[in-house]
Amino acid sequence: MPNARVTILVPGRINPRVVDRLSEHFEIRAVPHGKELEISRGDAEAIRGVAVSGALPANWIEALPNLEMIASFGVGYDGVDVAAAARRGVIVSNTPDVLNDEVADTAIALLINTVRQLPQAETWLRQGRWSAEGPYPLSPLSLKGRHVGIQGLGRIGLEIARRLEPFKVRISYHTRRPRTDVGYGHYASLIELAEAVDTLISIVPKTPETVKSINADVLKALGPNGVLINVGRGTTVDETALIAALKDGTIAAAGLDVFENEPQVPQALIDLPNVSLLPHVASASVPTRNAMADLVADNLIAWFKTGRALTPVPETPQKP
Ligand code: A2R
Repeated sequence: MPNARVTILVPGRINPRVVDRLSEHFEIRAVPHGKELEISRGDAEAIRGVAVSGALPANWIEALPNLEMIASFGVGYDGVDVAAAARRGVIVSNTPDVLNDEVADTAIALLINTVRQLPQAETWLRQGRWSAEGPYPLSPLSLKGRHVGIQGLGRIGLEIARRLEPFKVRISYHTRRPRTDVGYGHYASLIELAEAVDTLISIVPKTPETVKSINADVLKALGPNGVLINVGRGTTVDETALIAALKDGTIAAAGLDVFENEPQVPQALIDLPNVSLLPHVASASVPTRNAMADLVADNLIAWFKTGRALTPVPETPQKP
């Protein structure tokens, strides 16, 4: 068995396939996920890798003197203090690409659910209201003829754009740098994009620049026919501004898979009729989560076998 003496720390909950796969190669030390890492100094010295879903703050990284690599579950790794890892020369990996299709599929489903009110229509049927009261009311909105703007045209954003093409909508986007490999219209600022489009899909990472970037001004620019879809990070949207905009008709509707303070969703949002809400399930199918779990395990296996991770994040590059 290779690497038999390498110990991998697993804080809190993670997809069980990660631990199953890692157990074939390493010693596993599972610990509760809290503010502090509560293990002895000697045990901390044995740990050379971490497999984590969610947060890994600086104090955990600093408490592990022989740490070499952190494999984070998910494409977004904002919960891991990558600056602290980089200072220590610790490599961080994430799970890009393997979830692109699932997240893009969910984004399209959420968009259609939001404009056509399909979840509400199904509830109408299930509650016996179709036979008792008649047809579900016509949806005020339609996808037909929309101009969709995408905030973030990276790996997932591009898959969303490609899926939108057969719906015959116009497609534009905002990123900091225009892509040279697409024909969609690029807007240099989010507010300009919001002014141009009537539908905004957000798929950007959580960074100081993106936090609350979809604010009251952007929602006003999106306008009264506007639809906001967020499948990226909840922190990108100023939720208080969004609730106000949905209440007073500043925009028409929103579809959200992510929230500012998960798993807490404001009751004011739940009470609104013009929203479609999902509990952060965009990548949550068994096949896709299995692929993400495999990539977490394969990153650690590759690192301890070859000295190279498969998908390191840009903030902790490997030596060429
Ligand atoms: O800005 P650019 O040219 O680096 O484009 C990236 C864009 N992006 C931004 N766009 C506007 N303002 C910003 N401050 C900003 N920061 C980043 O987001 C790029 O087009 C996109 C990110 O693409 P990827 O790195 O390929 O990420 P991926 O795999 O598409 O996932 C996106 C996010 C994850 O970070 C999770 O938070 C979430 O989706 O699940």
